[in-house]
Amino acid sequence: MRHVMRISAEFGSALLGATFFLSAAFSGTFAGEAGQTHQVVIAKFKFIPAELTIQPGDTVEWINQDIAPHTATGSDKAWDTGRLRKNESGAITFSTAGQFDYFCYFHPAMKAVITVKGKLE
Ligand SMILES: [Cu+2]
Repeated sequence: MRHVMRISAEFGSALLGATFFLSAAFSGTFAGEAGQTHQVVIAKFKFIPAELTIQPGDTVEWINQDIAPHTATGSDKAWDTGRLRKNESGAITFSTAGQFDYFCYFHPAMKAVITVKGKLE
C-alpha cells in the first residue's frame, strides 16, 4: 500500500509541488481544500517538533539547520527525504490517515512521528 507521495527533496522544486496541489484540488481529491505545509526543523540532532499532527493531503517540509547531514526516513522505509545538507529541505505529502514513525538514516537515534488524522478510505 502506498501511503505517501514524494514531491521533492529540493527546495527549488517547491513550484512543482504547488502545481501538484493545484491540479489535485481541481480534480476533487481534497474536496476543494489544498493541503497545508508544516515545517519541521532539524537542529542539534533533533526533529522539532518531534510529534506533529496533520490532515490527509498535508505536506511536511523538513529543514536541516545542522552542519551534519540528516534525513527524515519512514520507519518502514516507505518514504524518505533523501540526504539533506545544511539549509536544505525536503518535503513529503501524506495522503492517508495513520501514524508515521520516522528516523534519520544517518543517526537512527533521531526519531519522531507524524500523525495524519482523518477518515480511512
Ligand atoms: Cu541525522
